[in-house]
Formats: sequence, C-alpha cells, structure tokens
Amino acid sequence: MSKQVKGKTTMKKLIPLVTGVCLLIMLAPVALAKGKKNAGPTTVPSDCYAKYDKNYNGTLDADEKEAIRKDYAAEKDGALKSYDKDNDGKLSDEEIAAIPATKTVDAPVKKKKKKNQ
Ligand SMILES: [Ca+2]
Ligand SMILES: [Ca+2]
Repeated sequence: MSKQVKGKTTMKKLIPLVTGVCLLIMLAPVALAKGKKNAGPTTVPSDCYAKYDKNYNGTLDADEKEAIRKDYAAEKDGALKSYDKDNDGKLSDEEIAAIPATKTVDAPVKKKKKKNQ
C-alpha cells in the first residue's frame, strides 16, 4: 500500500515540474534580453553631481556649491582641481556651472570609483 502511495506522489510531483521547466524555457530569453539591455551606453550623474547634488534635482544649489568650494579649499589637488579653469585656487560660479551634470558610461556601473582617498 505504501508503494502505491509513493507512485501516485511521484506522478503528481512530475506535472508541476514539467510546467516549471516549460516556464523556465519560456522566460530564459526574456531574462537574457534584459541583461543585454543594461550593457549599452548609459547616462549617469557625473561624479561631481553624484557627490554634491544632495537633493538630486540635477542642479547645484547654493549650499551644494558651498560644499564644493569647501572641499576644494580643503583639498586643492583633489578631483575638483580640473574644474578650476583659471587656477586661482577657487571655484567661481562659472566654473561650477561648467561642471557636467552627467556622464556616459559604456558598461553598467559595477563599483563606485573613489577618487578622493
Ligand atoms: Ca541640488
Ligand atoms: Ca577659479
């Protein structure tokens, strides 16, 4: 009697299994296509905006500009140096305005680059 029950159970288990495999085969190409989509060039916030645009509104507000100036004053040879076009040791409004808001990356961002260490 116990053998009969076992056989029935196996048959019952087989149906969801087959259904599951069918679903997997159907869904696999979709999952692959999704993975490929992420590999193309993507526009992401530039390092500077990612760091200083605290309220994520796409512009550097007065207090955010202040934070940039402070950081630049503290670290004159840091990443912000490239934005000081006239090399006077300060970032003017024009120089901060010239900082690109976004950058284009080829591959999905895997690790965050740490520039100031
Ligand atoms: Ca902002
Ligand atoms: Ca300057």
